[in-house]
Amino acid sequence: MNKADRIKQMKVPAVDPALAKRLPPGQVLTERFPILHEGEVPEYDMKTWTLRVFGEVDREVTLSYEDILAMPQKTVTRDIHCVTRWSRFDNAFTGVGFRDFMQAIGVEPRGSYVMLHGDHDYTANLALSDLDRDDVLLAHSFEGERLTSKHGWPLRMVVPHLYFWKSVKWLRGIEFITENKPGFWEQNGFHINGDPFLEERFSGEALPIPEDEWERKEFD
Ligand SMILES: Nc1nc2c(c(=O)[nH]1)N[C@H]1C(S)=C(S)[C@@H](COP(=O)(O)O)O[C@H]1N2
Ligand SMILES: [Mo]
Repeated sequence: MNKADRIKQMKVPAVDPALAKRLPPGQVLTERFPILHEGEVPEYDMKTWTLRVFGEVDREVTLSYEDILAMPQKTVTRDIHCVTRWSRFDNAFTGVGFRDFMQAIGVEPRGSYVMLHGDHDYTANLALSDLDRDDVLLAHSFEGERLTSKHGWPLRMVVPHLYFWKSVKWLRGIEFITENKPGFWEQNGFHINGDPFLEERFSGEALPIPEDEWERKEFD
């Protein structure tokens, strides 16, 4: 074998079959936890912090942080996949399961879509069926510690089966809507749905996201 052939061979990564099943197409595995968001990290007075449930519902509710901590708590360990191409395996988030949350508040949604609202003015749209799953959480903790401010404390959504931009940090509102409409990134060239295994990254023409985009980001 000549040198060129050897180098070509070296460039082909040994693919662990377990990893190939878990890693969606076009993703790169990282062990660090990148921090990605638009704008400033919000600061809160937890005495005045609220989470609003509103829109197409039989009854709107406004919850305090204590209300949320009093709901049944659980830990879910899942892989997460960011559209900028990093994936991270086995992330343990703790909080209130979305289904338990809906049961606790007893609100009947009329719409089958949801617009999540996070500070500052961040939104992400989802089908209610994408939230109505056992592994979707309103999370306050990561790996047994409360979330850092940069990762979304006091409360973030965790929707592990969709690209991570849907996992709204600094969650302040859950708005039920009857017709699906694009949130912040969905209005800015990203896919309305965002399934990483279907590689639903972009809405129209491919946006150029270099493979090393996330390596320039901040990490925790
Ligand atoms: N409120 C808010 N939530 C947000 C964002 C944001 O800009 N604002 N960015 C999203 C994007 S694009 C990603 S990839 C994840 C990143 O979460 P992390 O910083 O904890 O890795 O948060 C999502 N949630
Ligand atoms: Mo992202």
